[in-house]
Amino acid sequence: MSISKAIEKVEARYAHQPEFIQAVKEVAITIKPLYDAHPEYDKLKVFERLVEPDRVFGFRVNWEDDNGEVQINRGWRVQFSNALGPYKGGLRFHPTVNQSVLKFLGFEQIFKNALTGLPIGGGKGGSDFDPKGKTDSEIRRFCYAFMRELHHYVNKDMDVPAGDIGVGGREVSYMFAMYKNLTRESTGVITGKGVGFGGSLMRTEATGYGAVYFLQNMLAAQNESIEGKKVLVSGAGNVSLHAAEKATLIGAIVLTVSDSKGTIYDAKGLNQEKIDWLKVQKDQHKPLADYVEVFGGEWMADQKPWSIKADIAIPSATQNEINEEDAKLLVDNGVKYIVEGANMPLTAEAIDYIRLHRVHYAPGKAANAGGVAVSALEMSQNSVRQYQTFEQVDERLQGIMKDIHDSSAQASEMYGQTDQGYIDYMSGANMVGFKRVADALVAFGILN
Ligand code: NDP
Ligand code: 2IT
Repeated sequence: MSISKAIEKVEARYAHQPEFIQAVKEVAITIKPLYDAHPEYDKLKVFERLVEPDRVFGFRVNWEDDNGEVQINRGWRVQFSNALGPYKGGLRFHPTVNQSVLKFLGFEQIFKNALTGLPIGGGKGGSDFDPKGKTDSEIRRFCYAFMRELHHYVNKDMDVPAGDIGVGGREVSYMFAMYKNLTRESTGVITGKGVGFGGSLMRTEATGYGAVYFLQNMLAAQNESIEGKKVLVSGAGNVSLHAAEKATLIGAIVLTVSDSKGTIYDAKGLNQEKIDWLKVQKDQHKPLADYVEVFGGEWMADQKPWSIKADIAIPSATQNEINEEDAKLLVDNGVKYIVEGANMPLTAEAIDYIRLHRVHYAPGKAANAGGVAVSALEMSQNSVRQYQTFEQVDERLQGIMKDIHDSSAQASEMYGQTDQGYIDYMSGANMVGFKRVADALVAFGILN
């Protein structure tokens, strides 16, 4: 069976890339019923092909800090699969970035992007540059230097990056400016641009809002509503604050947000004023802990949010932020729904534990696909050189999240994974995403 051979090969060849192995194994285990039903996948070694990126570019980035000292970072772009469209996926700037992290993100991105139903392939990139403590001019010089290298590998019809951890509107603008400067082209080569120079309305909100739309569909499938439900959100970045915002707007009580320093626990729940304050605080790189002086609540230094009683958790910070111990805490504290705003926030052991305890679980590929979906809408707006309104994009986003929910639930049912109303979204989403890519590869023969 070529799936197990593929895992063995990946484990031997990439023993030093644990995050990548983790992401590959999750997909491998869950697509088995689909793979068994399609002998052509095995014959053409579709899975073995998909675990090896089309190509990985690595480069050095020299830049000058405010003291005139030369700094040197590493940068990469992983072009994983363009079976369904141009390589598409974000750029992450964080000191933990390495090839293992970017390959896990790029691998997941292939299937996430396929789930959106839009014509986009999968890719990811970034740098081990640490934006923390850097001045605006240092960020600008780094972004320019990074794009001076990256521009060789990206193009609006071939590979279209966007943001991720450490890369938001400011960084995208600097990189876009350098791309325009070098190529003299004004195209949609990167998404998440400022509204007014090619960016789509709602891209900023899309990932967090989309995750909450997915959650609404999950709740509806269990005849429940979000009204009055207590929610734990981790992270205090783009995804977290917009997930918290949408959840609050539709009647949930969001008790926490967090960052690498600790957790804010506000038993009264967030409101728009508090969320707006948090957005400004994070934009200005000021401490989250200041919150308690302004709004009250508790600052839990060096702690994650998972020890608090709640109904729903939306982990939205980073990979493997919920381990088995955390998963036990969540189950003990009554959490019945986990929706992944981040990419791979649960370890494999945590996933096993929460599934065993029948916690309804939406994997990141499905739940956080709203961001890349609106990126794809930004690409199409750029191609026709027109803008859509906030309401138009929001309506598309809601439709896309519902489609991802429904198709994943249907696949779970069809392949015998739904158990007395407990929908296996992880298997369903992996099978739907994988099938779309695999069918394209079969149609192409042995190219791609
Ligand atoms: P941001 O940079 O805006 O925010 C990241 C947040 O997570 C910050 O609060 C940060 O805290 C916290 N965080 C990051 N790393 C760690 C860590 N190692 N330990 C504890 N806290 C950490 O990133 P995004 O909101 O864009 O991304 C968050 C997650 O969502 C990532 O997994 C990303 O891949 C995923 N995602 C993002 C999408 C997007 O459109 N932006 C789309 C789909 C998924 P601190 O400031 O202290 O570092
Ligand atoms: O993980 C992700 O889906 C993203 N960081 C967004 C990718 C994109 O191209 O918008």
